[in-house]
Amino acid sequence: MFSNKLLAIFISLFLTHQAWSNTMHSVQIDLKKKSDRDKVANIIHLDQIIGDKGYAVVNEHDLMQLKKVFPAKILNIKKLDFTQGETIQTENFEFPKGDEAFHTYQEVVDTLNEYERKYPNLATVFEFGKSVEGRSIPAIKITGVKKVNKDQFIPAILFTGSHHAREHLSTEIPMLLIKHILDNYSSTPEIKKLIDSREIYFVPMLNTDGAMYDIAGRKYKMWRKNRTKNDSRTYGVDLNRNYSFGWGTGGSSRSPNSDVYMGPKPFSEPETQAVKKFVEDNANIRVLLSFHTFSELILYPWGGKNTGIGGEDQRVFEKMAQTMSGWNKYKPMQASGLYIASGDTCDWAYGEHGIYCFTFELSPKSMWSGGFYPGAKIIDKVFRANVKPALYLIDKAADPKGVLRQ
Ligand code: 0X9
Ligand code: ZN
Repeated sequence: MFSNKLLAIFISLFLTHQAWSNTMHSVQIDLKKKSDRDKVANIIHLDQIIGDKGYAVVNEHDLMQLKKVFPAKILNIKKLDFTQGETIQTENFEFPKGDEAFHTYQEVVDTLNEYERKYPNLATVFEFGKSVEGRSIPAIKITGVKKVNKDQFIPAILFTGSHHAREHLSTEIPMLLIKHILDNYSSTPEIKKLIDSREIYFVPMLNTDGAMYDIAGRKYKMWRKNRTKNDSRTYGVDLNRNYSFGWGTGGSSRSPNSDVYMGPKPFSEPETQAVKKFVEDNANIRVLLSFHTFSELILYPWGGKNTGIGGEDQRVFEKMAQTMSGWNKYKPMQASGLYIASGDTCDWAYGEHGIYCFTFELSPKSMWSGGFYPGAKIIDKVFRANVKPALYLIDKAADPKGVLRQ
């Protein structure tokens, strides 16, 4: 009796300890068939696909699952120097040495407030929602439109960054876009015209908690999800699997420990709820660009199924993606061409609201040129590559289908 109790204590101590430390591994997987890619996407996040090989950084749980389901297909496993665990409480979040140019949560807040002070007639900072840990998710609205009546229709666009914690570059590009359009309003007629006729919304860091957890202690952790406490041992929902359209129909996991955990129900998370509410409250949003990293891709729906959306809209997406690809040289493709993933932002935005929604997988192109942590030196180059695509989307928000007549 006594020893059983002791055993139970040991087991629970062991399990608790497991939660505090989670060593990451890089795996290489043989994925000759597209159907294999889609199957693997139910378990792990495939960071990169080249030819018939998939590459991923996985936590211990996902690695175990993968070994169970695809033992013969794993070509290589390597232990990495990333350790994840409990939320680290710190007042001072700072990026690791050399990467200080990236914005912390507080720096995003301070910088947006500074823009509002500098450009009071064009910029308004507002709270987009609250994160799991209670952070106020910062957003900024940029417009020069003075509405003559409140029902006047003004075409709008929404830019989001950092759905995924470790994709810090996806916060920097919207931050630089905000600065670019505000600083150039007076000197560049093209930008003035856009700001004076559109509502342009930016949420540069949606997953505030995850992004800060990823840099806590000035050490990157390869964290992807938000910081919901799922149960006693696991954290996080993959926000890009938590939207309602086609939720849980493939390319996401029901296991709370998985990096592609879909959450207990659609829109279970305050961060995705904030996007839902905002889009529902602002029916003038016609275009959405969700910044992610990495691979240099322009993705459009569907992501949750292998069939195309078809019809006229298919051609609208293709034409827009192709045009933008001419500037940033990213590869345009249907999102599911990569792997199936249900519950992502764009399937919901288009499927539910008819919004022309793109996912940009920013630079670098591969994990060998930096993957999720490419260093601050690439920020400016990536920004310059994406200015024209961003301005183009702001312009097209007035009449997306118009691209077919050009
Ligand atoms: O898996 C994702 O959520 C996105 N890639 S990332 O490396 N940034 O995590 C891609 C989402 C696009 N949708 C599909 N591939 N279906
Ligand atoms: Zn991402």
